[in-house]
Amino acid sequence: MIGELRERLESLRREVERELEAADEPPRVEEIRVRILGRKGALTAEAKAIGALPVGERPGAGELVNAVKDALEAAIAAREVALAGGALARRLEAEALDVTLPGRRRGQGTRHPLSLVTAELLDVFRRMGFSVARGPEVETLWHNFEALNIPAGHPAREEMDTIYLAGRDLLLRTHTSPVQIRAMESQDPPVRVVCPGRVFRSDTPDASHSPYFHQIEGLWVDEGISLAHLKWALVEFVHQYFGPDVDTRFRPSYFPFTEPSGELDMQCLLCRGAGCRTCKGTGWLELLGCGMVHPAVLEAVGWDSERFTGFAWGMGIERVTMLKYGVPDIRMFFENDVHFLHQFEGR
Ligand code: 2U9
Repeated sequence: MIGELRERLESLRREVERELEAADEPPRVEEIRVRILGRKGALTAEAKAIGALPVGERPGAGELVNAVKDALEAAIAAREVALAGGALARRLEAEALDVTLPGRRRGQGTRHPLSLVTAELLDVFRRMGFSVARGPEVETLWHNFEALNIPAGHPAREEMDTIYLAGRDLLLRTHTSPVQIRAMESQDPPVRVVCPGRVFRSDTPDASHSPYFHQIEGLWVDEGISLAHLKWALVEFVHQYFGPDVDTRFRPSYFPFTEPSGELDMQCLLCRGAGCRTCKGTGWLELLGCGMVHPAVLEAVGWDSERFTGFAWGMGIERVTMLKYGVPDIRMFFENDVHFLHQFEGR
């Protein structure tokens, strides 16, 4: 009897070992374990059968069954470890990361030319004692037109047609002048501010027009401010920003919010006044508009126009950038072509 049992157990062990060898995935090993060592497993059945043997044979039979059970448990565990190791090795290989590879360089951006020039312009005026103010792009009719001596029906409203919101009481600002109105409303004189920002007009785009562009405007109001202060500040600005030898000239002009009004030309940077295509043969480039603040504007914010006087000016930031860097078309600022944008800073 014992001899038969030994043979059965040995052949079972060999067969299970062969099956384990062939099992190439953990679920296959588990299936073998259940089939042999589980509650209804083949080896479990052998163990249960020991009880039916003659008393004298039971210890020997028990030893044999236990020895095979130990051997198979060890073989199953070893196979499980081997398969897990293989799976881990495969995963490690698939997910391998070569940390010695050089990183991918992410190109650093540059400031937009309009941001760059705005910062340069603000620097010049800050050195002259101006502070910087910004305001909303959606404005009231009062701040954009009425306080600036542009009543309903004034032809300047048509020139600065824009998008009106909420029953025509709000609009996209057509200039940054309302920011100066807000500055005056929020403080007592004197005021010395520059106001950069985006403005909107119903212009059809071409090489020199865009329905959105940027302005920088300035205002200095105090007792005793005269045309001489205006002339000094603006000529000084041209010399600081474009060069100390650049010639300037003032021409009379008209704006509703200044009286008298003027325009400042500077010598053409390309031909130095000789006349070329850029200056249309005149030797001069139009740079900005300016004037003494109209008394009606001072009165609109409740300031005594007999006591206080001031000057103001305005210029297009795109225009200044085009003159300074030789940009031929205003639309280039808004096309987001990095080959264009990257030429201005840090390269
Ligand atoms: C207040 C009083 C006066 C601002 C001024 C101009 C002249 C001017 C244009 C230049 C080119 C606009 O971008 S542009 O089209 N601006 O010519 N702007 S005086 O005058 C003010 C502003 C605010 C309270």
